[in-house]
Amino acid sequence: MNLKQAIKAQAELLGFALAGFTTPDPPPHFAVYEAWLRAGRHAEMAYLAAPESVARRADPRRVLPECRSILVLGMAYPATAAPVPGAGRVASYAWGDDYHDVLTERCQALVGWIQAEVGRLLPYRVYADTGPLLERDLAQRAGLGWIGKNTCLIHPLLGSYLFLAEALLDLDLPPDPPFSADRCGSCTRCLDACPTGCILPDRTLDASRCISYLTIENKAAIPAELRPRLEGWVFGCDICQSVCPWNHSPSPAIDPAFAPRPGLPAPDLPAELLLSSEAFRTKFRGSPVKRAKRSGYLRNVAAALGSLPATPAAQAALADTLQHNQDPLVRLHAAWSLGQMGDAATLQKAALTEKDPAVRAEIEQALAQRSSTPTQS
Ligand code: B12
Ligand code: SF4
Ligand code: SF4
Repeated sequence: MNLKQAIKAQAELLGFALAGFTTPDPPPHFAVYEAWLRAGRHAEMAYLAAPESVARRADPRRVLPECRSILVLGMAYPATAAPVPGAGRVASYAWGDDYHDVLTERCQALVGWIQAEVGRLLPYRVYADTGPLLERDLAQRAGLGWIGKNTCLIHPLLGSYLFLAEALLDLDLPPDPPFSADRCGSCTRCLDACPTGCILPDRTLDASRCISYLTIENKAAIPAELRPRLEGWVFGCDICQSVCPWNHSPSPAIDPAFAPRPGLPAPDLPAELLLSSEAFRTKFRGSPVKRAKRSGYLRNVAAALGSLPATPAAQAALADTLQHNQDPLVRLHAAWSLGQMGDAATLQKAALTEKDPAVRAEIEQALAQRSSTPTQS
């Protein structure tokens, strides 16, 4: 076994389903990234457009000048679950432990093994969604799969429920051939299924309309016109992957670190809405969900309730939130959802005491929409 084969075998032992090598040359579709930024598709993710971060994405040698090979790794995570009527939905990548931690640790272990194997300390960098690299582009060039119309890297046997990680190494290893085929063909299932129509024709997406962005990265209110399209998602979204025919073969082996935590994948939304700060911290310690912080998560839960059919438990939890939650962002979304449920009495009561101007405006709008909606007899 040569060194390259031995590294791949060790990667497999560490739980990586895929491993491929590429050069540190500029990624082939950097121009696609630049055009995406120019069009403002990155929304409020300013870190993606910072000049130094863009320059590094354009040239991995700016990340590590000694880099001579990039090892790109893929680790499988669970396929999403079918929706449970009335319950919320959490994207399957976030059911278990935080993949940034899991993959970084395994990658470090792999580099430790490589150093022992070559008998010297190597200059290196490891990243798992933690650094300025165009990870999908590098993965395609390392032969791991193709970029689907849903923008995800897809492997012909393992599908797209894959995390990516990289090790930049001061080692001269022959690159693997790129995955040059496009297996999407004439399929358009992901484009047809995306609830917000945010997938663009050039295999990129408009993040400002993507439910994944709106429920994870976005710190502000979810745009009112997109709230009805949440379909119960409270953290991330899996729709464009769940409809993909390449995700319909049997699931590969999944690391136990990514098994669903209690209460996931279909959280009981009225109960979630009443999570205290302490309960949120305990429940999502070491989980990707903590990225939204309690404020963002409860905002999502409040809005998602209005995207689902009304129930007495939902209405009661929303009413309690509108009266008592300290965070105006959460109250605003609770007011919107109560409007969707036609609960004028609760909104009118809240209007008597609500001090925040944005929440007051949301309450007034919900009441106005209700009075202008013709009642059915
Ligand atoms: C910003 C970001 C997001 C944003 C924007 C996503 C997007 N599609 O642009 C938001 C918050 C919406 C998001 C959502 C998700 N994300 Co995200 N995200 C990232 C991040 C940090 C940067 C992506 C980026 O630069 N986007 C800008 C666009 C222009 O770049 P790109 O999508 O990488 O596309 C490149 C190539 O596809 C290529 N390309 C374009 N056209 C063509 C055509 C051909 C023929 C070829 C070959 C290539 C090609 O050009 C682009 C530039 O190189 C990466 C980590 C990283 N550093 O790369 C993770 C990453 C892409 N995300 C990941 C995941 C898991 C998700 C979610 C599934 C989570 C969820 N369930 O909610 C969703 C998937 C939504 C989707 N359909 O993309 C994984 C994807 C793994 C995979 N199998 O593809 C990554 C790689 C993180 C990781 N290390 O595992 N994400
Ligand atoms: S993650 Fe959801 S909202 Fe975003 S592109 Fe895919 S289907 Fe559309
Ligand atoms: S759903 Fe169809 S078009 Fe979309 S990524 Fe999968 S194969 Fe490609």
